[in-house]
Formats: sequence, structure tokens, C-alpha cells
Amino acid sequence: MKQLSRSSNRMIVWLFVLLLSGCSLSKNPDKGLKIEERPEEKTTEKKATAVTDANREVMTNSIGMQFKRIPEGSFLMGSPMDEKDREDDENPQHKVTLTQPFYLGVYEVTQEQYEKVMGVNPSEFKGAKLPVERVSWDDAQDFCKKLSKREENMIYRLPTEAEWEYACRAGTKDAYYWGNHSWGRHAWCKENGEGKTHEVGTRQPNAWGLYDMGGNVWEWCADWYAAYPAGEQEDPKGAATGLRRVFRGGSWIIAPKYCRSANRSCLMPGVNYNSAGFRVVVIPPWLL
Ligand SMILES: [Ca+2]
Ligand SMILES: [Ca+2]
Repeated sequence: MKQLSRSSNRMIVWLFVLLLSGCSLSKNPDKGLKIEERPEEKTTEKKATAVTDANREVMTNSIGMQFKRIPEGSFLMGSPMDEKDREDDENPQHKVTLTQPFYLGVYEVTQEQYEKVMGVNPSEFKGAKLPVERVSWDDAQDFCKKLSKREENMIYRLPTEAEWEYACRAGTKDAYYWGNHSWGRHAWCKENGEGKTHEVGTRQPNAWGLYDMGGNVWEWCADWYAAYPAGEQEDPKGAATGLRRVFRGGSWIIAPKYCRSANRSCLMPGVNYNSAGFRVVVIPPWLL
């Protein structure tokens, strides 16, 4: 495991703070970031079938990824005006209804899983059970497409921003899904992260059994980054076009306040970063 020196770690933190400050809908946050060409992937396509338990509350796919059934429902997306550390792009807090259930990854996609599908592991911090990072939004899209081809009748995709926040909150309305408990048991952040990613599922899960929604690696969502529309929304999918894609949840490199359920951030879709990964949604045939 690569251990960063204190000075280089500080530089990375500053870089990322600069980058986050760019998610204001008008600036480009990506100056100085490395944009890499994606290598040609050569993997063998193979049809496989996912396995489900009897009540289909949980599902394990052909490469061992676990998914939790997330029920349809409504929630308040964004943060209230009096939430500590909130930012303007969390306005306006608005009611969102998701009309269909979906299955969401219990964990961030690991390096082992990514490599099985893509044949490469671009991560900076190496380890089979560590979350994959240095994956761009485009890479995450490719992963979903390849896995959808590999498993018959299964549709893999990134969560929408609304699906992500709904699942992260898991019925909670507080700034953090762990309420007033100490964040250290729940999320890998700058203060406890020791300058690196950690094995997925080693902090406490949220109320719906999802791990690392806050911290460890940021998670790409499907949406373009844009201001929220006013009024109630049903199954929102974000803006039709944009420059940057949303990612959520904070990470090992940054303060716990970025792990707030309503916090938003963004990057250009071709950029990879050592604190950004993803988790995926799967829609099995019985939900279509
Ligand atoms: Ca995360
Ligand atoms: Ca933010």
C-alpha cells in the first residue's frame, strides 16, 4: 500500500479543495487534473446468470457483487437552510418520488470486481477488496455496459443522483445518515483515512444495509451536474446536457462534512481521480 508523505498529502487535499470549490455551475474545477486515455479492453464476453435469494431482498451476481433491493418511495432531496456546512447547490430542498424499486450495490465496486469485467485495474492504491478508483465517469459507464452484456437480462447502470441520495439517507433527514453518532465508526474520511482507501464494508452501514455511502471513495452518479429544478420531482434524471457529472458522498481525502447526505460534487466525465469510484444499480427482469 502506498503511503503518502505528509507534504504530498497536504498538496492533494488542497488540490481537491480547489476542485470542489469549482462545483458552482460556472467554473471549471478540473485544471491540473490528469485526463488519461482509456486503454483498449479485451475481455471475453460470457453469458451468466445472477443468483437471488427467495424473497429477492438481496441479490448476488455472477462475479459476487451484492445488491440490496431499494423500495420505491419519497424523500426530501437537498438540505434545509439551517443545515451546518450546507452549500448553495443543495437548494432548493424538494420532494422527490421514486416510483420504481431498484437494486443498489451494497458496497462500492471493488478492484477485484472491476478487473473481472474490464481486464484492467487503474487504481492507485492496490488491493482486491479496496474500492476501484482512478476510474472516470466514462469508465464507469463502460463497466456497466460490459456487465450488462455479460449477464443475460440484467441491466446495470449508475444510480441517478436522486436514487443515490434516497438510498444514502435510508429514511433519515439529518445531515449525516448516522445521525449524531461519531462519524469515525461510519465513514473513512481525512481524519481517520490515513491517506488511503480502505477495504469496502469495514465501517458501519446505513439503515438499509449499504456500506461506505459516506466516505472511502466518492461515487459517480448518472446525472449531469446542474442546479436543482424548483418543485416536486418524479424519477428525476438531472439536466439533459452539461459539462460535468455528479459524484457523491465524500472520501478518504477530505473532511467529514463532505460526507453529508445532501453534499454534491462534480468532475468532467473523462477525468479520473484517486478518490473517485462508483457503485452500480442493477435492474433485473422481474422489475421491468
Ligand atoms: Ca463512498
Ligand atoms: Ca458540495
